[in-house]
Amino acid sequence: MKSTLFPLGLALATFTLACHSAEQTEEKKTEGESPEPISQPLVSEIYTADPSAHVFEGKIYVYPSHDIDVGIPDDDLGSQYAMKDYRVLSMDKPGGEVQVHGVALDIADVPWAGRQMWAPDAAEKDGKYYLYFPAKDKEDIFHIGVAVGDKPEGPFVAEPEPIPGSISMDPAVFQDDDGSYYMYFGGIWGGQLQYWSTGELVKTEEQPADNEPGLLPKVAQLNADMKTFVQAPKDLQIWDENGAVILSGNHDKRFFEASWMHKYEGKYYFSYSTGDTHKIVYAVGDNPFGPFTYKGVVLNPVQGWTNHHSIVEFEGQWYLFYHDTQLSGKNHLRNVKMTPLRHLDDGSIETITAYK
Ligand code: FUB
Repeated sequence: MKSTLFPLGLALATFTLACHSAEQTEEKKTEGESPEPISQPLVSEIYTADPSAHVFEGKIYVYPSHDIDVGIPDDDLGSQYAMKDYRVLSMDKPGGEVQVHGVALDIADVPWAGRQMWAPDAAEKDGKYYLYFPAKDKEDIFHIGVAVGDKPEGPFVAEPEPIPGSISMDPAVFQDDDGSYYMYFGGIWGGQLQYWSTGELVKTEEQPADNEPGLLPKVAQLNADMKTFVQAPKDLQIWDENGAVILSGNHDKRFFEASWMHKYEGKYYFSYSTGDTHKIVYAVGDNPFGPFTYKGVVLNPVQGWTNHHSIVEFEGQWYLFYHDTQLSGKNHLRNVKMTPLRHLDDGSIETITAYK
């Protein structure tokens, strides 16, 4: 996670340049207007980010990071994202009143965790709810934990240890039509995926050379207990339009963080953030383990350095959940939003620009 794209404290009205495509910015500059966000924060009483949305019990539940300000300056490893607990949001329907539930899980109640509760996700199975969350352990190594609850909004009780074999961060759990569950995870730079590129833990910030394949997200199927992996996590192959691996130097397309999976008309759509080029992009495949072929951009850069999303269907309409920094102007104090998303007739996703 690199430092600011936008200087901290930048006034909302001046966030234009990096938030928009060059063309749009040029248009707005010519017209002398500030672009307007296409949607408003879902809540303003707390800062929220990295929204993983699901439909449980007929309602929309959003599992976000709970951003706080602890006065740590921005750095390349994301030290400023020093979150300590999770709060769940829910609404009966899009546009409905959004409820901010109480603390769902506190880092003090996770025996193995040291700091930084980053982007979570959740799943339901047989009436139990599972909160999946990354945190650094006491040695400052990211792993992914699971906590179990009886209600979608928690509270959740954490397992005493992280999921065996889990590394890095940003878990996304996908339930396939046959009832099997898969976890996608990982992130480079502050997400520590590079620590594991040899298969063993080697603390390094070095990325593959520009002409070498980029580091890939991981996928593992979940066992029936929802707390362990069926197999050792595998690399999720993402190819470019010509069937070639995406190189580490291709920052417009290579995987950075923020995995998400959804299924549309029998195809698997894996979407992710490109990190330092600030886009959410997607790749399509025929099965949950891949391979996936890069298709295009879901969401252009938003205000703030990070871009992180989820895609969910509610009553026949698809929605993109995302975040920006509209309320604070600060990279580490984000607010979640939602907007409709369209799959076009050819199966592609219509690119969303969050300001107009
Ligand atoms: O919220 C902390 C980190 O910022 C997330 O884990 C990343 O995806 C990025 O949004």
